Amino acid sequence: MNESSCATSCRELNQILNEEARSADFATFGAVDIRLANEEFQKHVDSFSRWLEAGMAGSMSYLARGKERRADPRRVFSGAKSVFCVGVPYDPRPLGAEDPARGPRFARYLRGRDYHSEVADRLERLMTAVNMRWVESAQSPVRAPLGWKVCVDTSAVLERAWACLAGLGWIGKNTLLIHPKLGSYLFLGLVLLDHETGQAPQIVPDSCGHCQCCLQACPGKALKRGTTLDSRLCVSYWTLEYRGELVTEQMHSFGTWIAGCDVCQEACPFNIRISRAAVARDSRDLCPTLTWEALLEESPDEYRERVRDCALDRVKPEQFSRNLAIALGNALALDSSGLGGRLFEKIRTRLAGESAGPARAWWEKCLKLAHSDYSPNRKP
Ligand code: B12
Ligand code: SF4
Ligand code: SF4
Repeated sequence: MNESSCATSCRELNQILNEEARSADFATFGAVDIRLANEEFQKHVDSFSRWLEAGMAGSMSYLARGKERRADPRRVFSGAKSVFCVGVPYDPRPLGAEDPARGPRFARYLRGRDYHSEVADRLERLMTAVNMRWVESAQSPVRAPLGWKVCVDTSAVLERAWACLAGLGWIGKNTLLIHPKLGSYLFLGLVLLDHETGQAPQIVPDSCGHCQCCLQACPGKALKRGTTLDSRLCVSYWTLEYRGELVTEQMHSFGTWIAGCDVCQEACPFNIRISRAAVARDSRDLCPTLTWEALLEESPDEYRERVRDCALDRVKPEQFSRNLAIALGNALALDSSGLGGRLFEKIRTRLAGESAGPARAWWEKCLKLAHSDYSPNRKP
């Protein structure tokens, strides 16, 4: 193929991608060629390497294991020439208690069906439609079908870096990709494609300016200057990724978050503006908000059943029990409304059924805290 017919086919592919993504209702999307992004992407790779060397990945050793692949998407999908990125907004309403000091809280992204499969399925459908048009619209009699690989969080790809280079937004001081109009309550999804699109990196200007709201609000002080997050101080990391026993005093920073944490997004002015209208996805609650009482009574099997098909499914029952005990302990320590008295019997029953494991010490602590509030004659 000569240079001009190559440019024409790149333009054509880019147009098909855009038209199909629009008709498939993706809220934001964009493409970038790996070759043209090389120099800019290298800055992201360097930043990622420095982050790993500083130990900020904590126990997430899979990040270091996949370092080479993250530095070059062609190692994830050989023949990859471009990256098509989408942002899928999720429901920005809080998931959990209205009063964050008292009730259990969950990160918003956990609402509804597991986004990994939901976004990946949508991207596969999109690419099937794109490919059909691509093959059918060929001027010459035969055109090879496109090859692609869909990545949603589970492949060794630097998703934020590519979404940023494809022009979806900038990386905020909370380290999240922020779209100027849609904010950061977005899932990212990528398609590695074996054909160029002719798109050079499009840089969306960093609009954080002098704002420091996320840094100030972060309960674990995990956000550092220079768009850096130290996972070892992040509530989201401890509650979702870390499986062992939690022993440090830092657990007070959990507040009442049981899984994930949205504080650095709640603080962001770019999220305050987003409306419910921005939410296109099905936000049925497969993982409904529960009260302390209901969570205390839930058995491991009931938990497994409740979170089936949800992203929370990755948090195993022992880990959930540990997180629940820490969050409840934090709520009891601050409470002055008799919460401990109301929950004492339920905590005692829970502790009795708890085998030696990461949660037991925390349940003992909850019982002690609740005890001071407990009166055996009170009615539940
Ligand atoms: C590991 C991981 C985590 C870890 C570490 C987070 C972190 N900041 O690195 C933990 C468990 C803490 C985490 C938490 C959350 N995560 Co997470 N996580 C990931 C995962 C799997 C890898 C991220 C990674 O590689 N981190 C290492 C760091 C160094 O890389 P990076 O953040 O991508 O940063 C790159 C660039 O931003 C660049 N960079 C940063 N600053 C600058 C500045 C300049 C000038 C340049 C050139 C480059 C640059 O350097 C890095 C290398 O490219 C991605 C999915 C994926 N495969 O990418 C999801 C992902 C980042 N997570 C996501 C979400 C939703 C969350 C939570 C909001 C969940 C929650 N509510 O609890 C929190 C948010 C915490 C936060 N403030 O980041 C979304 C983010 C969507 C978005 N809008 O950005 C992703 C993309 C998953 C997805 N497909 O939607 N996560
Ligand atoms: S997720 Fe929570 S703990 Fe982690 S950086 Fe954001 S505000 Fe801090
Ligand atoms: S809170 Fe402020 S500094 Fe943090 S990401 Fe949002 S705009 Fe940027």
